[in-house]
Amino acid sequence: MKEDGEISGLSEDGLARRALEDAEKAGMETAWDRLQAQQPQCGFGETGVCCNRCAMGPCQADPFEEGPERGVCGADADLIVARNMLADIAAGAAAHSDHGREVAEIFQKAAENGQESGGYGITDENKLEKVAELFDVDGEDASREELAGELARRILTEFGTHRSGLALIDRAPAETREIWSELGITPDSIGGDLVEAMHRTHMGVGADPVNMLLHGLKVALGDGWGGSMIATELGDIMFGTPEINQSSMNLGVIDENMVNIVVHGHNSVLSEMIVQAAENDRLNSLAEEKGAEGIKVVGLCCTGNEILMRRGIPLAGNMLNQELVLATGAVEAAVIDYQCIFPSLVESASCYHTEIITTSHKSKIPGAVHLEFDPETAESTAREIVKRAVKRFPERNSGRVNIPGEPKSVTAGFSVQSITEALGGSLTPLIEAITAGDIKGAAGIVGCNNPKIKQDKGHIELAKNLLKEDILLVETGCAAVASGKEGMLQPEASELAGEGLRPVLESLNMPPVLHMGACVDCSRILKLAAAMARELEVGIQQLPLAGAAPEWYAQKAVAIGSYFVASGVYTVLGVPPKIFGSSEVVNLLSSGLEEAVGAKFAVEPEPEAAAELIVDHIESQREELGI
Ligand code: SF4
Ligand code: MSK
Repeated sequence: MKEDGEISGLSEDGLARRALEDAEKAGMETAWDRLQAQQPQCGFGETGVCCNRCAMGPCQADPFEEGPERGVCGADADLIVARNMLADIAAGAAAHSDHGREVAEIFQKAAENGQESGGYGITDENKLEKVAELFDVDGEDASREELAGELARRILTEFGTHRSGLALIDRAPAETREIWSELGITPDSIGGDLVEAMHRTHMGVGADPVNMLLHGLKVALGDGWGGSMIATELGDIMFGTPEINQSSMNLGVIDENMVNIVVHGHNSVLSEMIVQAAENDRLNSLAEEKGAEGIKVVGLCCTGNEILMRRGIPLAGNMLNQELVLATGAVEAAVIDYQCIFPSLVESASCYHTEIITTSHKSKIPGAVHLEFDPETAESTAREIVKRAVKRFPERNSGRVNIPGEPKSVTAGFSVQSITEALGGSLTPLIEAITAGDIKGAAGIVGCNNPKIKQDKGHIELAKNLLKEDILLVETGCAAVASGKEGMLQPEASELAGEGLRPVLESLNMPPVLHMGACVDCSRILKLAAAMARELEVGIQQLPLAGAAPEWYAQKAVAIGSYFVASGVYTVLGVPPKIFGSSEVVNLLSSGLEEAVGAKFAVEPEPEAAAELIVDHIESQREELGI
């Protein structure tokens, strides 16, 4: 059992703390317990100098010169660290891009078969036309379905091994693309660059850490301006581009009187259908027969962010809430797709009546029920899932049910399109407010929870410190959820902003933190940055912008941070990356890159100090721009 006061140090989220107490009582182990059990964590691993790539190893190159300086093959610390980082970027980019490819495949089926294909169709025709134009698909004389079909074919070739570049790269301003071209890091194939990355991480494929990391930037750019952006754009075309909406957030969205279904992961294609199935009259009547008032679907993590953005579905929490939502004792089914799902979730659920349902062949968990997602049968699979959840309702142990508080209301749905509409049809008012100095600049706070940091504290404190300095915030992923739980996604939270930013927000009735979506939707932040750069006729690296990932844990976050920096956005990490065993890699990422791409990484775990770094950076960017 945790000692008194220990729980309060684990999370900034008050409802999570209450649920943690319930989890303890039920004997449920959480990520915080497992982190504790791992102490002390390996110093070689922490500094990135551990290599386990081949059977001559595992090896460590000791950065402090007390042990061997090279692995068996002769790799030194610089090479081992750089190679590990390239592998991390590749894994993160592959996760986003494989997700994007799956969306593209479903989009292709929807184009070919129309609404008969499991209920998927085209919602945003306008975006279909715009994206088709970027992919050079001639829409004249083509039906909507023909246009979509040809677009899907063009998109899918980019995931293969063709080497003719990525169409959406053209969204980046010319000044930024020139830098990529000079450095040789313009992505030319999502799949090809990823395969090459894995090839380069094999033993004996070069020994130059800089060459290794430059390929990492190329792969990361292929994620941000390729795989992730495709996932975002095709999701918008099929399910609708997000519009500003009202919803609610935190563990309090679980409703004691309803059959609760939590959808968790990253790819919302099945969850979209589950939301529809939960509205089915027959299933709702069945829920009433079982003693519930109805059926409620709530989101978690980024699948949750996607359906919040597009449909205003309430969201139960971020990554470290995934076990705690089960501790409400009122979740009938947790439906998972992939990424950021604890492998121990079935074990956690065994303390309650909750059924864990896996839906992707890529992401099975022993002990879970597996109902494979297939786009052609998605509607019926979704109905089956909802029915299973309804039938589970009578198995609830009412003595274990404890919803730890009331939900917070949130305003979400900030796509580039909805931001532009809110500003009256163009980004000019935003640019004018930045030029006039009312808004000093903007920062993208993104990324995860990590139990090494008090849950949400890194996000919230950084956000509050930046807002009072008149820096507008755009957020995605678990960072945006942290802000939502703290009440910072409400227009009323504009009182947190400084004297320049506050009136701008009040005149637009906008919250000070704009929720732009899931982690793949960091591509929306790139698109916004590119649009701002074009308006000011400069490169992204010249804008008064910054990025931050205060609580990151995932390889996907390494890829996101890398494409932010490679795109010209100074980025501050709150959790140290595993690079400190190599002075060459540290120097490259924290200063050398600035000369190459006009941006660099910084590491600062203390939110107040991180805010100072960002404010200083934004002020110096303003000075250089002469604004
Ligand atoms: Fe050791 Fe080299 Fe094999 Fe890595 S690749 S495990 S450093 S021998
Ligand atoms: S869910 S990648 S913990 S943001 Fe996208 Fe959150 Fe990070 Fe997963």
